[in-house]
Amino acid sequence: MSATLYVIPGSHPSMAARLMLERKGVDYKRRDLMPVISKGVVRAAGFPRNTVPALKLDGQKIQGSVRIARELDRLRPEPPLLPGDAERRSAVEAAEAWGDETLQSLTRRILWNGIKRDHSSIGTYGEGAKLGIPISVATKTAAPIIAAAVRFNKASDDNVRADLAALPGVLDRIDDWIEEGVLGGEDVNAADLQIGTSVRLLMTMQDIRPAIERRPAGELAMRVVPDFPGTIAPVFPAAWLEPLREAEPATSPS
Ligand SMILES: N[C@@H](CCC(=O)N[C@@H](CS)C(=O)NCC(=O)O)C(=O)O
Repeated sequence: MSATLYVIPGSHPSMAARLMLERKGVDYKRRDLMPVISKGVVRAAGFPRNTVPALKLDGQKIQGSVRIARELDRLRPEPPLLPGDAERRSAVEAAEAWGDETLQSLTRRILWNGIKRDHSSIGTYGEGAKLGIPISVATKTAAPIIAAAVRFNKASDDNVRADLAALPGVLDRIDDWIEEGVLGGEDVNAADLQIGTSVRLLMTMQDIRPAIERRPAGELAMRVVPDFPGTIAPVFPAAWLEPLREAEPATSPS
């Protein structure tokens, strides 16, 4: 199989696609792209839409983390990314769809609002990436990219304050799926990869990590992606974080 995966460093669905290829044992070339600029590169490479992850596999163009998961399962069934049992499979697909449509966007909004507050953080997500220019140069010239990404992703202050308030409920939902065995089983499934990569990216933000790391969702994320490059120092107003602090699990059992 000849495979080239187009990614943005720090992109959670890109990380999910990388992990899918690794899990399937498919060797691939990785093309690291700068955010925003990626849109033109991906279109120029012949993909119908402008997002990453985008995969060229033996000449076939597959775009989107869910489609990549399905196509890899079709072409290389072992190890499967979906359970064989129909009922379990549809539960995993529902969790995966929520991860793709809801959790990914919430994560992107919080991330870009955090990067807007500390431009220097953008370079930390490029650790280990080959962008064609030194990370230090990319970081110094990133202001227009950050402004565009905040706009494209609707990462306004109002939206992100609401996202942070909604986060405890989002994490409860993931914890429930883990309890029910939809997520976090012995064999990593497509929804574990879809959701675990978003949660892990949220954990790179120092304001947010304490609200996640001692939850089952945090343990799942660390298991799925032990190392996710990047960090954002505390940047959000304390009032925005109150709902998270109130929902943090106690340090020791009472
Ligand atoms: N739900 C899609 C969304 C992909 C998506 O929106 N990717 C973002 C990166 S996380 C992107 O390509 N953004 C373009 C940009 O940042 O310029 C998937 O899972 O593939």
